[in-house]
Amino acid sequence: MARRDTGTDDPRVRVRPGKGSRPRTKQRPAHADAHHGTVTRIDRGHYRIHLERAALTEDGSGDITAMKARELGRGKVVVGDRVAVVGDVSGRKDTLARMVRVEQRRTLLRRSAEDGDAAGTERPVVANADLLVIVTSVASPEPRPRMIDRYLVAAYDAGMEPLLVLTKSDLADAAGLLALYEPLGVRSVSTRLDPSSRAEASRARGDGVEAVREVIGGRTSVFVGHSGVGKSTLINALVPGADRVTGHVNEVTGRGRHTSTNLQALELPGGGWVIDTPGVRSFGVSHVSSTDVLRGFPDLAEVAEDCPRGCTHEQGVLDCALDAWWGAAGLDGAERGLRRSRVDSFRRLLAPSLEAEDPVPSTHRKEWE
Ligand SMILES: Nc1nc2c(ncn2[C@@H]2O[C@H](COP(=O)(O)OP(=O)(O)O)[C@@H](O)[C@H]2O)c(=O)[nH]1
Ligand SMILES: [Mg+2]
Ligand SMILES: [Zn+2]
Repeated sequence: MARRDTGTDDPRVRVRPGKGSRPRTKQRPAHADAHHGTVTRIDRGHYRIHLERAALTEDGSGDITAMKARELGRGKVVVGDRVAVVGDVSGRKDTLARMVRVEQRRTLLRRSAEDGDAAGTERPVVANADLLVIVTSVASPEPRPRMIDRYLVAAYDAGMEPLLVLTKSDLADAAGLLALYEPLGVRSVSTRLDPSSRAEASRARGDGVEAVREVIGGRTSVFVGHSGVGKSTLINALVPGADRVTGHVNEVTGRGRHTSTNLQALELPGGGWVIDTPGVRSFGVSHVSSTDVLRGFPDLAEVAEDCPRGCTHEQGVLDCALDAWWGAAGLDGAERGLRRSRVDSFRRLLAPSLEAEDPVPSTHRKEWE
């Protein structure tokens, strides 16, 4: 490294300024006059943005549409990103502002592609969200603990807090699932909404809605879970006028889902945002390192403290404490089964190649790209 201090007072020795302090004449001015907002929806290169100062728009809603300025490069902008925009921010029909900057992300939910050419590629999904609301129905469709585990891993990796919402508790008992996840420190709520009621008010009063509202109020939450578990129904109960399309959808074609096919941030009355997601059948976490995967399994993390140094915890490695744990003498059958399924679930996430159980139909995959 060149030393810039010549150690002399001789005026003939010129100390040139370092690169960092050279005036950046080539760079554009930093758009000091830009306005700030949050991306709420993305539709084929058009970014819907909610401005911090809603009064800037003609109708006072704060909602405008923008395009990415070329200077932003190819980096992906996602829902939840805080951005700076210049140009026409009137929000009038057919006007487009220019997005010139993306602020540093506080949290980032990511998923990785699991099949096809892009397998293993990591994709940003939502930025700056606080909560990952993992929605699982207790019946119809059947709950899948492995899916929950995967979402927990994704939440911790993203820097988000998980909230488990067990829907359709009118159809089956939620106690079993609650007993599985509550000891892990995962906050959970069970809900039952009356899907037959067309009246928004009566759905909004369904059991558990208030409890969910209490947790998500004032924060930004991403609702994830299989198609059909009741995400949109719940969001409609939480956000009056959200008007998310609900009901049976064709798993293969994804038809009949219109507004549900895109990620969209909706403002909560009283503050906060909820982001509905299309019902993906899988949510890859192969981008998460094994240490970070373990954070999604706090019960196992404790056990793994007894592993030999550098243990990968994979199936078949020598002396992994996880094997001793589920194989311990004196366990009754149920307890052993439970421990074994926890270890299996964890190991599946370590070895994504074994995860073919839930391929994402290509029509669904597109919605997330
Ligand atoms: N029995 C019962 N059905 C529900 C409940 N919540 C939602 N549903 C129904 O489940 C189906 C799927 O709901 P939807 O909100 O579209 O699920 P999404 O795909 O996760 O957005 C719809 O027919 C809803 O009416 C509930 O609490 N109990
Ligand atoms: Mg939906
Ligand atoms: Zn181990």
